[in-house]
Amino acid sequence: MCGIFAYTGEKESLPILIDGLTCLEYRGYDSAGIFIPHSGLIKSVGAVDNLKKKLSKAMPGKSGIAHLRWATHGEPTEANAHPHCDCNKKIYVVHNGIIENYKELKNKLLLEGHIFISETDTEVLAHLIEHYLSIKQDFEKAVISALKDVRGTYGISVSYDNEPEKIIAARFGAPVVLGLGDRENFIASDASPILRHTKNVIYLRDGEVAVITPKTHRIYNLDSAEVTRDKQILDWDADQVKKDGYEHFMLKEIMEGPEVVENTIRGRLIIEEGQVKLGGLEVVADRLRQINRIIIVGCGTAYYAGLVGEYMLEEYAGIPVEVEIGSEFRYRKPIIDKNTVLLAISQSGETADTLEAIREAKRKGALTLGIVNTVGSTITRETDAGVHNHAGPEIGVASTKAFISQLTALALVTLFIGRQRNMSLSVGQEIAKEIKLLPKKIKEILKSVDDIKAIAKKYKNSKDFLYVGRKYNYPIALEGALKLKEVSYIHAEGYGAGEMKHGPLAMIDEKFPTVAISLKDSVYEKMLSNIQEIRARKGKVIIIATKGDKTLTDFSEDIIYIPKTIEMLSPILSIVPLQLLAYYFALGKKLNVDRPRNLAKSVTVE
Ligand code: UD2
Ligand code: GLU
Ligand code: MG
Repeated sequence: MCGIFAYTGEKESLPILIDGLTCLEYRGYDSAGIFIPHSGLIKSVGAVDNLKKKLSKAMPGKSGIAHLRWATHGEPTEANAHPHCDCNKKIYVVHNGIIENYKELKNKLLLEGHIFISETDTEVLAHLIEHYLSIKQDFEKAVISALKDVRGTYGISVSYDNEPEKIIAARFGAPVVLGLGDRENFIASDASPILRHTKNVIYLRDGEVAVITPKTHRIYNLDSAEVTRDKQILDWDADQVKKDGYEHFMLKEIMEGPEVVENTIRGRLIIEEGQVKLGGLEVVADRLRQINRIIIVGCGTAYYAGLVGEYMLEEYAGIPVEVEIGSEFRYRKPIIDKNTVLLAISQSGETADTLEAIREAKRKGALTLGIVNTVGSTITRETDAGVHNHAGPEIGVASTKAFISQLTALALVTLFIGRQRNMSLSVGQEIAKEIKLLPKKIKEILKSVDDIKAIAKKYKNSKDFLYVGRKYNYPIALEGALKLKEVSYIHAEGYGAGEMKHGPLAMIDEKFPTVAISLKDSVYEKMLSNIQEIRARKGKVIIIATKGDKTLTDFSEDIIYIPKTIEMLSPILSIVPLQLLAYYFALGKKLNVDRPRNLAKSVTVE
């Protein structure tokens, strides 16, 4: 993620730009920067506060562009902070995304004599625009020509010292919103910083370029043809801004799934090498080669993520793994030595029981690692190293997007450790390739919202549910049941499907439905037998199935299909419909989905 904000109007731009960045702060904290035509540039490493502290001189001007960086290319230094400029210091660019062919473009520009001062991919855009201006194209044409040369993803804003009133924005794969005010216009990565100024917005689409001045806005496609787009009026209050128009954070956060996976893997996957770049683990890479055991600790949803991690790491990294809940681990006498890794999973990074487990493991000499979403949290600080999820803030008490990003991070860690050991290049490449495809596949699942809603309605009077799955989807049965309990207060139990006949089958009758995760994987046939056993007791079954699987239509009319991926990654897809199902059950009961009774977001007490 990263944050872009731009302004052109009749007011002094500096306070407006600072305020905009503050609103977007959650999107990036590597560096912040602002450019105001004729006044110049200011940049600082770290979050917006550092930039504010650095402001000493006045920066007058009525337009400007601002950026918060989440570095992909080049360290989080001041030189790499945006905005980036051309050789003549006339063109300034802020960018969210990755220019994939930047090396090739940079080499060409270097041969032409351009001088680069950063290691970023973004800087090529400034010099490319400079190049097209030098061959007599006007500002707008030069930006469009530059964009036609690049491959990759971008949300950009460009400011030109010679045309201070004008700002050009463009989008391909990274969000850009225009805000249309009264003699002032805005550009931002999301609507939150715009809404305090105007409720009239236009969401740019991929391949669109917008040109704004204080009183005008025009939109073009990359063929320079003008596009007519109606503005949207957002009637949101401050809280809804953060909900992006969704009724609840939980739904918003489920819907963010594709973006969340994108952000967790951003800049980390090296597909051709079947590898991952995990900056956080590099420092302990040598120690990781020595370890012979991993203990994963987490609470609630994070614990279930750990169970999936166990299967991933044992299958692909060949290391024995145990998973334990924090509150148990800390009070028994765990056997730990210096060849043990304790891997703590926590969204907030503040979970008390997990934290105590880390402290205990450290006392015994173990290497401690974290998978944590909140940068700067206690667990981040106290672990020796780790991986941040970079999923953005999670507000809904019942964890959804954080779970998906925890699973994604675990897949990355599995690649990292696996490739240090016996995992072959081709297996590494296959996993990396499949990870990359996940966002698109989640997007596809999210389209079946209406089917899921209908199922929730159909079963709304059921008082109990059983969730079953096997292997990688056994923990997903547990997590699916937990979601339902948390938000809808309906009794649900998760089981490994093979356990049915050892007890739970006794509960099944026509009033006790089962949710079965039955994908086309190595345990498919076994799952089919388990479903038959349930049906033989008149139990109704809601099935999560692989797209294209026709067999299951004989077993149930309530089937939710998800796309195929490799078995180890299937939980990242199969959990999505279960999260939605829980949400719609709770909605049907008119419950406060985001704030379930008796629960709190981060549990900092024992
Ligand atoms: C870092 C930057 C990221 C971006 C990226 C570019 C931060 C926080 N992250 O991400 O913004 O610039 O580089 O390549 O600035 N850590 C722990 N325990 C945990 C989680 C993390 O000790 O539970 C440590 C980790 O070992 C590392 C640091 O925190 O030293 C940052 O972790 P990360 O996952 O954000 O690291 P990386 O390189 O992906
Ligand atoms: N790829 C650019 C960089 O590394 C932009 C990253 C961002 O989206 O903040 O600077
Ligand atoms: Mg240049």
